[in-house]
Amino acid sequence: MKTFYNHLHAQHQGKVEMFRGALVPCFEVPARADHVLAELQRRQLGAVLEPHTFDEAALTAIHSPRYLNFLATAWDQWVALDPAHADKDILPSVWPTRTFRTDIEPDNFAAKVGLYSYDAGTPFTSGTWVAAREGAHCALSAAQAVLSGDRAAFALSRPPGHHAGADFFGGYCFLNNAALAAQHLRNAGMHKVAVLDVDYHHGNGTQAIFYDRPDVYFASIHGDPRTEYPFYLGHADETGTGAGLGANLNLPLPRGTEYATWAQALETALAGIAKFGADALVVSLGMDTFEGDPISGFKLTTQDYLRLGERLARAGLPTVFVFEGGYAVDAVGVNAVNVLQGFTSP
Ligand code: OKP
Ligand code: ZN
Repeated sequence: MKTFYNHLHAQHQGKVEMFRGALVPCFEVPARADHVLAELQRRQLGAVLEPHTFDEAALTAIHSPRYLNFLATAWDQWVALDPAHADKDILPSVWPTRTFRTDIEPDNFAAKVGLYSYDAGTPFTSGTWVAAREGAHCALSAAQAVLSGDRAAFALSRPPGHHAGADFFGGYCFLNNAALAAQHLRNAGMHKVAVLDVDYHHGNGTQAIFYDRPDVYFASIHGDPRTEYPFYLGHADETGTGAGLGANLNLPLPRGTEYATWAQALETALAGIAKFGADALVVSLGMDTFEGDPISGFKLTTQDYLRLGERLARAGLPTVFVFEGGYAVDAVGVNAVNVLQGFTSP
C-alpha cells in the first residue's frame, strides 16, 4: 500500500491549547506522524511518496473560498497587527453563537478567527496553512492512487481533518482531508462513496459537509457526544436531511467500550455501507480509540487494530485511509500500521 506523506506537516506545531481553564501543551504534535512513518518504514509496508499538487478547485470542492482565503492569509494578518505576534500562536476567543450574524466577515482579526472556528483548543501557527494544504494534497493523492487502480492507499496527513467544516476549523483540524478525498473520488466518476470514521471523536465536519447529499454516505463510531467532544453533534438520531436522508449513520458508544462491543458497531456501520452500495470507501483513521489514549475513553488494544484492518479489507472496496487522531504518541505508529497491515496481509 502506498503512503502519501509530506515533511511540511511539522510546520504545524501548536504551542498550547485551552484545556480545563488552563493553557496546556498541545496533544496534537508532529511526533505523531513521525512515529507512524518510522513504523511504516520498519515494516516495509509500501512506498512512501510525496503528494502531488492540486489546484484550488480541489479544495473549493469542499471548502468555501472566503474560508480558504482566511486560512491562507491569517498568519500574515496576525503578525501585521504586532510584530511580537510572530512568537505567539493564534487562539480563538470569541464566537458568533445563536442569534449572531455570520454572513459579514468582520474587519477585526480576533472576530474573523472566531467566525471561522468553534473551539479554543486549535491553535493556528505560522506553518498551519502550509501543513494543512500539504496534508490535504496527501489525501487527494491517496484518492488518486485508488482511482488509478490501487486497492488501497494511505494519507499520512497532519493536522487531522474530520472536525473541519466547509468554513470552520476546530478540534485540531483545518481542512477536511477525508471529505476532500471522498469528493475527489466522486468527481472522477465513482458514483457512491462511503466515509467510515473510526476516530474516537465524532467527525462533525465530515457529517455536516455531506449531510444533505445522497451520493456520500457517512458512518461514524465514536464516544457519545453527551459526554465526549465535540458534544454538539454525533447523536444516533442524525440520519441525514433532504436528499441525504438515510445516508448518515451515527453509532455513539459509552466511555470504557472495549473491542467486542466496538466491533459490533463496526458490523452495523459496514452493513449500512454495503446496503448503500458504495463504490469506494474513505476511512477516517483515528487511533485515539486506543486504551492508552490520554484524551479519549475507549479500550481498544494494539492487537485489535490488526483485526480492524482485516475486517475493513473484507468489505471488499477500494479504500483510502486518512490519518486522523491518536495521542498516545509512543503507540500511535504501531497501532496505525497494524490497521494497514491487517488490511493488506491478514
Ligand atoms: C481531534 B481528533 C482535550 C479536550 C478535547 C479536542 C479534541 C480534538 C480531537 N484537550 N480537545 O478527533 O482526534
Ligand atoms: Zn479524535
